[in-house]
Amino acid sequence: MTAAEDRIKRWAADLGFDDCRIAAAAEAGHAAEFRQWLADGNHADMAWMERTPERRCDPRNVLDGCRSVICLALNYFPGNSPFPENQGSYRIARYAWNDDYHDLIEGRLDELTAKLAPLGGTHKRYVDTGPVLERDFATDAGLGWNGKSTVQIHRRLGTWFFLAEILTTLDLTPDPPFGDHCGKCTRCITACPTRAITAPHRLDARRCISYLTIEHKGPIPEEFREAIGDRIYGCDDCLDACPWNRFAQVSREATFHARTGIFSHSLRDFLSLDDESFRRCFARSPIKRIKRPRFLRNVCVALGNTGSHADLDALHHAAADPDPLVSEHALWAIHRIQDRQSAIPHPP
Ligand code: B12
Ligand code: SF4
Ligand code: SF4
Repeated sequence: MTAAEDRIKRWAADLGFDDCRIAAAAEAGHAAEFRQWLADGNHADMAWMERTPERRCDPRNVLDGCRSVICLALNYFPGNSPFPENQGSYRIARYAWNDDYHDLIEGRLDELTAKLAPLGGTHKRYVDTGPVLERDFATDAGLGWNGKSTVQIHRRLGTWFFLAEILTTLDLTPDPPFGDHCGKCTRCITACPTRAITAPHRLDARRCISYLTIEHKGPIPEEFREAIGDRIYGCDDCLDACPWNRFAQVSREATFHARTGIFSHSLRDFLSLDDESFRRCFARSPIKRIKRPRFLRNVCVALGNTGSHADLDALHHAAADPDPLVSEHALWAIHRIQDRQSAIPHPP
């Protein structure tokens, strides 16, 4: 490692990143698989994924003269659910238990980019929303490897970390890849409630609960509603199943630990949120991004799967909601609960 790479890695560690490694700017190792994935419609209605594949697959098409990709990892593991034993009634993916990660990481990327100034060059930083196949470059850099679940795994952090990167015209020495360490394991594939991992390293977003409860804007297809169970935002099943998570340590960032109140509601409480109280309840949270109708849609599905007679008043109220996304899912939940109740045998 030369002085420049050494300094960059030290700065990244000082800023709180859990790992930093470097990939050469070249076509992504699995660009062909990505194009096939798009051609097969696996991106569902995330049309933005297919807009500029040539940019997503090659950082040189994003930043003129790009030579290197500085890949960064930040641990967000908040530990286990603080939900009191025997009282669990809904699940939220761990990454959304507190503040949105984009703001925190963008701030740190800006600081790291500023530190690069004495080295010269031009730089562009991204976290999540940029046109970069983040996991492919992290794999090339040896940060970790893409598991069969498609989630990137780090030997120390397991799966619970965010990725970010700085594209730069600096000619840095790349780090060697770490290799694939899934072996014969297939636990994530078996654990997936909707069989969304259709083959190792291949995910069909149309079937994925994370997609259906977060990115998907319309009604949730009926065939997946039951399998969604009590999940109201995202899904962690393929991550929970991964044996590499036995090494996971709770994140040093308090901003990712479960915020007070995230699990203190009952599902039917959420149905009384109007736009204003929804925004207040989820201020600075990633959940705010999906807005009230999509969130209430998810809550209705979970109530349809887990609710009881006691939830029917709140659901009838939601069935009169002016937004058809809410009213249709509330009606579905009412029917599901009524069907369940009528299936309970009456005492003789
Ligand atoms: C679109 C998207 C989604 C979609 C689609 C997910 C998917 N698997 O493609 C949905 C909404 C479903 C989703 C869900 C989640 N996401 Co998301 N998502 C993204 C986003 C914006 C793009 C991903 C992408 O390009 N997908 C296209 C596919 C084809 O690419 P890929 O999955 O990386 O797959 C590559 C490899 O599998 C490889 N490959 C193909 N065949 C083969 C064969 C072999 C042998 C090998 C080795 C490799 C290989 O080729 C593919 C192309 O490079 C990224 C951010 C980014 N800009 O990259 C975040 C990102 C991937 N998501 C992230 C997170 C946290 C999640 C969730 C965990 C959230 C949750 N708990 O609900 C779930 C995990 C679900 C899962 N199993 O992937 C993190 C993942 C961090 C990590 N450690 O991996 C990212 C990197 C955001 C970030 N900056 O931190 N996500
Ligand atoms: S996030 Fe959930 S639904 Fe999506 S692939 Fe993983 S286990 Fe399956
Ligand atoms: S559960 Fe097993 S197969 Fe899936 S990503 Fe983890 S190690 Fe790989």
